[in-house]
Amino acid sequence: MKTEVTRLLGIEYPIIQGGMAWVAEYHLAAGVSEAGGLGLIGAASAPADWVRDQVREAKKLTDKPFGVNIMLMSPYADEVAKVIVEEGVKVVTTGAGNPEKYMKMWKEVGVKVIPVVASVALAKRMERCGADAVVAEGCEAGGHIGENTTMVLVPQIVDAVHIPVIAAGGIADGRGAAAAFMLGAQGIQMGTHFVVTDESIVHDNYKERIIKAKDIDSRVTGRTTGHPVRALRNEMTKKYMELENNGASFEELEYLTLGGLRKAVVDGDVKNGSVMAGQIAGMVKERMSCKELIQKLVSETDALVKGAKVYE
Ligand code: TUI
Repeated sequence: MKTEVTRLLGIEYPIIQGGMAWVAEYHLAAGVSEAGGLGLIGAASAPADWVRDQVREAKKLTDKPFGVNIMLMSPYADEVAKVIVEEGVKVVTTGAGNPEKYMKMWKEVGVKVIPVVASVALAKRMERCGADAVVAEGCEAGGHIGENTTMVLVPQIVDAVHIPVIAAGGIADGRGAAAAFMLGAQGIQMGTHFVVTDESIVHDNYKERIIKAKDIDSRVTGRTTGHPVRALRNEMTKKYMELENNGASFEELEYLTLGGLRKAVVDGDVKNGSVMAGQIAGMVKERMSCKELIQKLVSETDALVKGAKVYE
């Protein structure tokens, strides 16, 4: 499974872990990198010093490459962008915005920059300003999403740019990975399945909610506010959508979700908190270590690409 992405990042398998807010901390990132993929620390809305500590802790657990994901709507994004350089982080991915203003600073010190994009236009713009690759994230993904599905987005971005494309959104096994490669991707990014791995520190209620999820359990809140977010349905999504349908104000809606992800991930309140997960949660039924998950993915994908029958 050597691709342009494994060569670019110096990793064994072209499998990247999503930079999920509250979930993607150093235990998970190091677990994924040790298993041969690329682990990420999700900076989300955390202060720069938290990110710095996380990077230092990850380095104690692994000598392999890992990265940091910067959520560009964070009030701390400017400071976190500098931490990347100061701490010698090898790879940065970005989400929920355009990272152009940091590009020069990162490229000067040789950081590999991989923006997560949800449109062809942003992918082309990122290539022009020096991105090393892009993650094309379809709206099957959990959390903050764009408009297009992975099936539609990936081949259009592959056609539009010359840099490697990593597919994300709706992938949790070898079938999904093989399909992404058929669409022209050189790598995949997965979030939801990594949430339920042994190395993931999220509350057990959160893991159980994903394991028990059915295909139709996913909801998107915030379409009216311009911040669509995918999560598993519960009291929070129900209340949110009722308010949204009744024309509630941005402030009222924000109040409902504020701190919602922390409530679910840390406190285990999966009724009133925000249980962000991708649509593929319905297919995630087994808990395992990062190593077992990556090995399973690699062997399934390998067999499928060679034409073997893997799934009954
Ligand atoms: O960023 C993500 N997923 C996220 S961020 C997040 S934290 C959050 N929580 C609540 C509300 C908002 C954020 C949870 N999940 N994925 C990458 C991604 N980026 N998906 C979509 C985009 C995106 C969307 C619009 C990137 C750029 C963009 O426009 C930028 C521009 O200026 O054109």
